[in-house]
Amino acid sequence: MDMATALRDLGVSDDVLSSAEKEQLDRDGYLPLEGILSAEEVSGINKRLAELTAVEGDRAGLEVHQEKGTDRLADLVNKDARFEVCFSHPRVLGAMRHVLGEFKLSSLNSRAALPGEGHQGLHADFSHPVEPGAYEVCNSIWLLDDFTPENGATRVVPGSHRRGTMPGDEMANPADDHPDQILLTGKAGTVIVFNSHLWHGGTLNRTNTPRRALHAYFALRHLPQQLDQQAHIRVQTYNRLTPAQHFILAVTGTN
Ligand SMILES: O=C(O)CCC(=O)C(=O)O
Repeated sequence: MDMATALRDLGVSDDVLSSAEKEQLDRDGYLPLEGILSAEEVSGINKRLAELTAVEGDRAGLEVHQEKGTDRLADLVNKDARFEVCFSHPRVLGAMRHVLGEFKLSSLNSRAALPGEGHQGLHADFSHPVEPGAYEVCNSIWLLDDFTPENGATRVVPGSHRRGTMPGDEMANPADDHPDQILLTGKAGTVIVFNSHLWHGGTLNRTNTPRRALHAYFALRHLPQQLDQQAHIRVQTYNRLTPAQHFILAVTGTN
């Protein structure tokens, strides 16, 4: 198996993204893809996340990261077949190929910003700036609620992936508003692909209900994964997935 074969087997043809979509991703560093999940898929995923959050309790998210004021879960690859779409959808994988070329899943997690919580400093998901075009990591946020100006929609500074600086280089406090920031609002079922070198962050949820999302995070194939998929893959997950999906996860068997 190689990258081209895996992507072909998963239906990633050359036209999964239009030229305008590719240009937006290059220029602004993010691209909303509407209607990727149906309402039924969104509600099935939300139901499963609620079950996992209840079962895992204080340990929820520990495989990768816990964050005060949020419900996080990690290693979703192994926690339900409903999450497979996050590392298999042709449009999302086409966007990853456009940004990264040869890539693999780094981690698949969920994050719900709880009422009155969720604000983050602007950050990039990488330790240092890279030359425009030499991108190493790319994320996708899967909206499981409508993202609104009130409920903690993600903020981004368009074009900042090409800036050659990190937020802390330019801002006294990256938790502050940035004059050029915008909010990524949209309908549940939308996926917003964003270059992880783009300055971004969660915002405060001012509503009474959690703002839920999945993060499917991808990286160049030579980089360590945020969650070592080979170390975590369960036999039943491995057996359910296709060789192309194994390639995207960079798993070669069970342990
Ligand atoms: O969930 C969000 O709105 C963004 C989260 C994020 O950027 C992070 O956790 O690093």
